[in-house]
Amino acid sequence: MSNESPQSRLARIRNQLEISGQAHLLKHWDRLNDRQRDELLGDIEQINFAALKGLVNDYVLSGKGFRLPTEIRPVEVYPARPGIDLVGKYADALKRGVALIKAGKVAAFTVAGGQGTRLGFDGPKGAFRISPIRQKPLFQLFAEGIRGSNRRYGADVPWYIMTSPQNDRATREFFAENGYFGLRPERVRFFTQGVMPAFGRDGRILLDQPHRVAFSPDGHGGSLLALKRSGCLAEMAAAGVEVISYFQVDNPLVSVVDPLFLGLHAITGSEMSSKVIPKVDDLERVGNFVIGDGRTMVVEYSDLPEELARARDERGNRLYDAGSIAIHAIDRRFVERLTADEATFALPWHRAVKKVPFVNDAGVRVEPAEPNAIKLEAFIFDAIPLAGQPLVLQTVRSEEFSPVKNDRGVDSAETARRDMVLRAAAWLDGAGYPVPRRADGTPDGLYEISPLLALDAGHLREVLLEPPPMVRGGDVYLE
Ligand code: UD2
Repeated sequence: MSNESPQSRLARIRNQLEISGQAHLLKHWDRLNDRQRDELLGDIEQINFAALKGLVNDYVLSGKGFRLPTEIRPVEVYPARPGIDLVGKYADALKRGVALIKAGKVAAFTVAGGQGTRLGFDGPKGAFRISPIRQKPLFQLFAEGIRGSNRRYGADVPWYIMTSPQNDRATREFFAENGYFGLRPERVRFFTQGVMPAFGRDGRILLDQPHRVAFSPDGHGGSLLALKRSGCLAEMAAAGVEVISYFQVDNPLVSVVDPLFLGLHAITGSEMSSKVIPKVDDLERVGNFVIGDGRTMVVEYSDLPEELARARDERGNRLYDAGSIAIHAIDRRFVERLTADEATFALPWHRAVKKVPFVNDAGVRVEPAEPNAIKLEAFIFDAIPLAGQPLVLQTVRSEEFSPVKNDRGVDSAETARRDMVLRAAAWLDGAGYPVPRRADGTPDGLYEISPLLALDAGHLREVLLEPPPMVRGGDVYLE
């Protein structure tokens, strides 16, 4: 379209809008200056008109959205600790995982495009300072995890970070200001995810300003297409990357490249694997792994009917207990296969009714008091039913999961810091250096272990050759 005249561009877009019932987007055209007109047309051109009608009918007007499978049963998981039958397999997997990492066949991948509204932090969530003593931001902990893995496995793991149009610049600046946390800048690759317009309940796309469409990030499920469109997928292929180690920006305990998990993924021929933990309670706000109509899938907490969430087996154990911690191993070739035809690939959309400020037909910006808009997001775990041999590995919560979501209470900075201290103390105990504890058993003092020193308890045991200075109530930072 590059040699299209401004008039024919406008005519083409106007026509498209009329056909799809969105002509109101040009309502304020006459009031706009040239720059604003150009911005508005640019926004409109980002909308996938081919899919729009179906989308509005299915997800906005009818609100049909998620459909629970007819037949649903618990998923089989690989245990966190192998029984006698699996010891050999886990040993092979570990070896294979280390070999993959060493050979440059694994890329770390962080989805960091979310808006982090619940945390109330103004900035990219990865910039949020979380570690208990040094106050390291989340991004620094992941960077140190990569550097620690590089050192331990003799590797040079590349790191892909998905941002959103809203936080891309701030994220890149944050890395530049902090010297990429010791990584070589060329090993850190940022790319931006796609967006979706917000809809009014009548199916009309909302304007955020007279010349701007109200867009928001299209969900972490958008990462698959974004990997392709950004050229990252092709770069991975050229560099020989085979497995993508996917994790969210909000979990300071994540193991950024876990050889056992990646190795199990590889030796079982899985195209997409996931880590789960037993839930703390029936209604914990994590996705639930199930077999639905014969396929491994995740049913988001908000979609699982309460009687299923509370169901028990004959021994009284929770039937649906495999909670998703949003850590996946994804084959690069699987992503290539799914996104081969960019125009037709789409994961199902999930709808959320939210408060979205908008400009009305009279040109007045309205701050709604009640939820007024439908936002659509795709979820990465909806790719699992499309994957061959999806593997699910159980892991230990205290070792790998303590997300920072809220500004207080559950899943907050406070609980994540507490869990970082508890894990560090447990590793020290395990290495033969018991930490001083209070009467209630909690560590007396703060403990923080950099991933640059040790990546897990066994690793700490190997590398910590003399007792760290520990006094009651004192802080111990180890690097
Ligand atoms: C997610 C999972 C939930 C559970 C939990 C574990 C979903 C829908 N739910 O819950 O099942 O596993 O995590 O912590 O995934 N993001 C983007 N772009 C977007 C939206 C999100 O990059 O457009 C990133 C975001 O930056 C974060 C991650 O995805 O790293 C999770 O997003 P969330 O906070 O919306 O997910 P949450 O807490 O509802």
